[in-house]
Amino acid sequence: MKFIHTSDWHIGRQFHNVSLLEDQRHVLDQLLAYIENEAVDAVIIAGDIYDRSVPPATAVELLDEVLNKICSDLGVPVVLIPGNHDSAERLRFGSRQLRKGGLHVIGEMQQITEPVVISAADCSVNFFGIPYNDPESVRNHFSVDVSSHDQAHAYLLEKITAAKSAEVPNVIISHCFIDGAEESDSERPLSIGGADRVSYKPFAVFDYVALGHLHSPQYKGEEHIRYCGSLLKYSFSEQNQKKGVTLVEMDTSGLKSTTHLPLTPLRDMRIIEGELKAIIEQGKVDPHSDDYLLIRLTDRHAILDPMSKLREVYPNVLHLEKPGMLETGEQQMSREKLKRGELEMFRDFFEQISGQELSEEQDKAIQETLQAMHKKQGDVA
Ligand SMILES: [Mn+2]
Repeated sequence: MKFIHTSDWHIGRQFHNVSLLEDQRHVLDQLLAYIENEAVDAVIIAGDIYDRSVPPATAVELLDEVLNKICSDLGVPVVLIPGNHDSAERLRFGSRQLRKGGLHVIGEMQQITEPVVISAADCSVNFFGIPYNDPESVRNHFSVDVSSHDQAHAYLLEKITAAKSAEVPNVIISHCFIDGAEESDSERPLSIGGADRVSYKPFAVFDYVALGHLHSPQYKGEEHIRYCGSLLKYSFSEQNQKKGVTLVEMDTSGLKSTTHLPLTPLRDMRIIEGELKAIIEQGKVDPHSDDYLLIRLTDRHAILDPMSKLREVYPNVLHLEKPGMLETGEQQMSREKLKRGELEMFRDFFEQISGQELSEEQDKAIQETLQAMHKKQGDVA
């Protein structure tokens, strides 16, 4: 039995006001190729299918298209759970009918102890899923006294552990934050101040744990308790993460192997640091000039509209930081320094507009103008 574990698709996400739909389609096509070439028996999606509880129509269309290709064209069943970004009520629409077509949406609490059984030639596997929940929803649904994420989680796991089969391997799908695991900037906290962390221990008795929520691929506690990571980088903090999906192999005795299958983005997400001139030169020959970029300018002088200059070579610069300018700004706090700063800024401005330096005469005229302005301001004050 082989299956692919994926999570955190965040379909419909906007990044710095840019739609990532084409980027998502690009990697989802690679996922479809993996499903076909590896001849997997199932696909597991561990939550955060959409980026928002009410996703844009284009996102719904893309998901519909991808699920139809997996379930109908390739004939591979899908088991999915809602994450904290999804609306469980909306995601589970039609789920009792969809089941017949091989699409299993575990979107209701009462389903947690009813596994989806998927049979391959060599073995069958039980897939249990926990729709994303918080302590309040567990408290209300089961009339049980739990106050923290960890208590709610332990309570649910106790129920599911009791429903586990001794005959076939048991997989559990969950969207949660395991204590001590590595986080990224693009995950929305489940609760403030670290109260969202749960222990890995109740998971240990399962043969494989397919997790979602954290965007960096990793395992926590034990090697079979794994986050496959998000489909794409969704923040610049993830620039060095290797995104992909996890191929899991099981037999009647349990877990055999896990393999990271890499996904190559249409446009990568990177941070470039340096002086404007050097970055522009580099951009002219950069084969990946379409990447989504955060640029950190180290220049210490004023630059006129650096964003449009950079976008001539790097069209997808999404964010600009100027740590060099910040220091200069602090140095210029005093009024005297501020006056000199204006002159220097004008010199930079003139040079960038005209392509040449101010002549001595022009420089003098500007100095006089600035002095006159300050004098006037002083008079008023
Ligand atoms: Mn997520």
